[in-house]
Amino acid sequence: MPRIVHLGFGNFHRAHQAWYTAAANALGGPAWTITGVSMRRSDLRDALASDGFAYTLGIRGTEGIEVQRIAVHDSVLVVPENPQAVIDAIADPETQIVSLTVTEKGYHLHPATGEPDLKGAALAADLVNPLPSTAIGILARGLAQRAATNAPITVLSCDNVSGNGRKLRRAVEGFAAAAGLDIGAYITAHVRFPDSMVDRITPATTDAARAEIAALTGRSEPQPVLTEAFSEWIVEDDFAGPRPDWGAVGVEIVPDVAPFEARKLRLLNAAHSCLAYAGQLVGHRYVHEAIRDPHLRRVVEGLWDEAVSTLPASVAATIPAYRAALLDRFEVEAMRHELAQIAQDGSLKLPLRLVPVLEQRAARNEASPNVTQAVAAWLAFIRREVEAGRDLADPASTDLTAIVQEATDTPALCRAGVTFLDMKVPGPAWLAELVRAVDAFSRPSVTP
Ligand code: CS2
Repeated sequence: MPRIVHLGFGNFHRAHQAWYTAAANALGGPAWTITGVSMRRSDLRDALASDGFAYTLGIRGTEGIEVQRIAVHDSVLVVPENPQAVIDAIADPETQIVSLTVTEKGYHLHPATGEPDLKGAALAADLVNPLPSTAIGILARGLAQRAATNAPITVLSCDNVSGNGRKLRRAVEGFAAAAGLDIGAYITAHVRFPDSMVDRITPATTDAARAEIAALTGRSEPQPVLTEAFSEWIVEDDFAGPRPDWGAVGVEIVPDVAPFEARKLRLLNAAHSCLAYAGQLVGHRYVHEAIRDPHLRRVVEGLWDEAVSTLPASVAATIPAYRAALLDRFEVEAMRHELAQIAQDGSLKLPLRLVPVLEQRAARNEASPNVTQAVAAWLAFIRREVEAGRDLADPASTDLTAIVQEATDTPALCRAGVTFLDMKVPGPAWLAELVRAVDAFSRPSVTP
């Protein structure tokens, strides 16, 4: 049976790649299975094991929730329990595709250069450990074991990272070279790393979602998933071997994903990050509340105007409908999408979602007041969290906490933030604008 090994067995994967694969299987033809891999925790595996890893997917449309049973996983491996089992699964000749949803931080890339951070603690540890804990280490060692057979394989990144396939390839190759794994020739000849753009808003499962889905299925389940009706998956046509018939179930297989990636990161994800920080600062908890706040909505619309001016001409005609659909998607109250969930890992998200727009426009001498507001909201948010003694949910929390603690005033905070993000933006006037926006966001209950 053809097999996919998926690193990052979580809600998004269960609502997206697993849903498409189950739909493709339902058309007949070879039935693909997915071996899920949890990178850290065993709880999801434990909760699903007695049901053979099947679960209910609730799809929230305008008419309510439609439930579907997804039964496509053959097993779930947990990396810390048995990393070698994951390496063996990648090397298994039945495996044709390794896909990933490990979030931005799972790539261990330097935010500004996009190169793998081999000196960082996680990759440095995996370089000397034949039983790795990171996705990069596991992929490199899995491919090294597979190289003995020369069997082709596709490594398919499904994370919100621009150029995700190319960056992942560089990370795996860089890691392998530093670890002394001789797989360069095998990768060149037999491994493909297509880019892909994924989109489906999928919040963490809440008790309310659990109860709503149980009322529809008549059985209570520990780990159903609730997602939105909208779904998109655009994949570069660059596979080393077979794939499920994804093209027949709505996946777009295209020569170049970059324009779609930029559109999604700079419109959907940028707005999400803006709402996450600015929204929480003024007391909102959910996306639907923040987007209905007239002031924040104006900032988001302005941010979109600025972002659109940096997008490739090939997607220009799609923008009005895309923006309108985003507003509708954000407004769905029943999704109860928590701003705090989106606010995590900002140090890695801003450089992909906001900074490129600022930099491209700055290079053309164009101001970006709304994107500036979004960056300011992030700075004001991290300052508020640190001053309240709360931990930042960010892999750079130590550095960010130090930045906040060492900054004697807002200008110092802004200078340190700009240096941290390595932003190439024009000088003093822009910095003064950023300072004003951070100060405005920092006044309780006042929106700038
Ligand atoms: C969100 C994304 O948490 C976040 O950072 O912006 O998870 C977003 O919901 C998805 O990319 C939608 O496809």
